[in-house]
Amino acid sequence: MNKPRLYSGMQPSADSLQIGNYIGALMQWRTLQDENEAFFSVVDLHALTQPNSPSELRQKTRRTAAQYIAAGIEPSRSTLYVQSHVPAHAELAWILSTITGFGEAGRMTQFKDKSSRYGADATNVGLFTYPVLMAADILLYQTDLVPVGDDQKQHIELTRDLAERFNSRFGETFTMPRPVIQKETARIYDLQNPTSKMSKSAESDAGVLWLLDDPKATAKKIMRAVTDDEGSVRYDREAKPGVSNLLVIYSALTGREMGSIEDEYAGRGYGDFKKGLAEVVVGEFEPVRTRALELLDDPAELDRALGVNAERAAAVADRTLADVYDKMGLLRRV
Ligand code: AQP
Repeated sequence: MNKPRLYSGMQPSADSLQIGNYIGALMQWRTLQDENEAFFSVVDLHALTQPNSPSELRQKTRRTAAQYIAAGIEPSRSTLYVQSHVPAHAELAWILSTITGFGEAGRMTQFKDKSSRYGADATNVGLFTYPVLMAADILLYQTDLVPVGDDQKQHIELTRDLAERFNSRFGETFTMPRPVIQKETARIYDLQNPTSKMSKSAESDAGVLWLLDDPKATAKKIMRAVTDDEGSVRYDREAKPGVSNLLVIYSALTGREMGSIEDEYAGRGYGDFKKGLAEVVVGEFEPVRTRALELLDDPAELDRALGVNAERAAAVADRTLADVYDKMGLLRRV
């Protein structure tokens, strides 16, 4: 029996991934690659919607791919590739843009948020059509499942609408993808501002735990994380967002129930709890960091592995694109 197809990706928007990317995406991907035929992409075309220096973008792309592998995504088992290596992504995005309503794209809340944050001068058309490119990413692979955070729900809805519209206008072509939405507790917040999502592009570095950071820097940031005056290690997202966030990280990395961690630290204060958490985080990150840096020491070998995987991805993507061109009446090249 064929395994379900799964697609996901991350933007190479920083030199290192942060712990939210690790817990919210990479840990899940690692598990999901066992039961699914998985495609994991470094979505560099998406990253172009933000200003980048060319040499930095190249570096960030390699570094992101190295972190996928170091975190346990195996390029011999999952198809791990760079989006721009497979031209069909940009081609299908154009096709899908011709069946997307202007108003429909304008309703995407991520576009509204980002464009109001960046201001009119820094808002480009690519940012507006970002969800159409994302739909192309997913539909090219006849994807069954898309693991995403709940902030991406609206983009998956658009992808499904476009698939349905295309299928009903031109005949059955695309598989209807389903989102696999993470539980709310899988969301990690900024250590200094525990009501905002931790993000690669956070304004301040102090609240972000980077996968490739020096262990001492990681421990220091945890020791300085914002908590509250109560002094008791207890999960309460509303009243104690800082401590709750630390508990979520602890529980996600150890697989332990929140209650058992609360019991262990009952009456011991935040200092002990943070020290314990720092050990957990550093212990988890250290092998990933070491492996990622080893991989980055041999960029030629990393590029070779990405090239092999891109060919595997292109073989699937090109089949879908050829079918789409045919169904729409584009004349075949002989
Ligand atoms: N704080 C988070 N908690 C849980 N999951 C998270 N993800 C991101 N931040 C958290 C998950 O990681 C993947 C990254 O996707 P992306 O790189 O395309 O963009 P993003 O979601 O916008 O991630 P960042 O780190 O916030 O990047 P920037 O700052 O560049 O926008 C997704 O699966 C996401 O759910």
